[in-house]
Amino acid sequence: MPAPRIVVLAGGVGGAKFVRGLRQHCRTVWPDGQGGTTALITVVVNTGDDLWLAGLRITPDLDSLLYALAGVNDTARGWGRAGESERVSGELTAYGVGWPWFTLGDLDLGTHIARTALLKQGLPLSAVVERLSARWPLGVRLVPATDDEVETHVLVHEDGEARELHFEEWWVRTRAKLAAERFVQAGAESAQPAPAVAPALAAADVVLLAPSNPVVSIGTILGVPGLRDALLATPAPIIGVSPIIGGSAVRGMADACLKAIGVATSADAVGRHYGARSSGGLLDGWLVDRSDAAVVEGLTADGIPSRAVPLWMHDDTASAAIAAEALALAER
Ligand code: FO1
Repeated sequence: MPAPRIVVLAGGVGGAKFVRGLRQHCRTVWPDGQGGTTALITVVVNTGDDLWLAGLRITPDLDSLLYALAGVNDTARGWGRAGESERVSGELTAYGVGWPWFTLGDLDLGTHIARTALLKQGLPLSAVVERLSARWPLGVRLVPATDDEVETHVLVHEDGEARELHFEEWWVRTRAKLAAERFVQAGAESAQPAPAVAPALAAADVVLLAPSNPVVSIGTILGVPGLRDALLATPAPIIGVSPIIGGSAVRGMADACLKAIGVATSADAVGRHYGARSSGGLLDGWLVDRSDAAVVEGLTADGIPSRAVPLWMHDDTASAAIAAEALALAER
């Protein structure tokens, strides 16, 4: 069978692990002789975490994928560069520039300075991502969900007053401790998907929703006007991977976010939140962890063909096995 063209919708840390596994699986099954995996895999990445800080444009989820696929990421922290230092960050803090609690490492700053310089030259974000990606043989194409600035803000109450925080302030400064009352996508009304998104979805053989945060990663990708329609227009099966295992979010943030939209923290609830494509939702299939096997029958009966497989992404091989299961479910 010829190598399938795959589009993945993904956020940062969970998305990066999943895409590394998918890349490994594709390299195994369809060795590079057939145009290589770059032609195979397009990742549509969440840009809702993006922000201007210290005069630089920061794009956290794109950087998580870039660094993880390049093999230069800090695997312990889950974000930023391996072998990082923080000399410049100390200077910024001394000058009171930026956020003292949001560390911009020296190597990481190299990326932000390069990105900002290219943006200032007039390149759209998609072109900037292409330029930064060209430095390493990533084996996949990274595409921002949109080239427009659409930032996720969180409505909270702090010290008795209503406030709208940038997502990164909510997540990093408050550690999501302030109840998120609502998420808004500032700037969405005048945004559109990046140019490569709709063509990639139209040409796809399979579309995968990575096990990323359903609200502030997958949800914010789908919140870009026109993106959900472009997704649902694809002839390809859309298969999702649950970010929730055994009733708890793999990384703390998901349940704080799901609460804000009134969705329970469970593989069943998130699957139903995405919905069955046959009744207007997104999913042609849904992977849940073995510990959630009990929900498979009900979901399948309700139009979401599901399968229980090991979903812990311990390493690339585990992630590759998950990717293989997702592609197999798409086959069905
Ligand atoms: N996460 C933290 O917990 N602390 C930080 O100081 C921090 C700095 C940072 C700088 C650049 C960047 O791209 C990401 C950074 N992150 C930090 C991670 C960030 O919050 C996450 O990558 C996502 O936005 C949420 O998954």
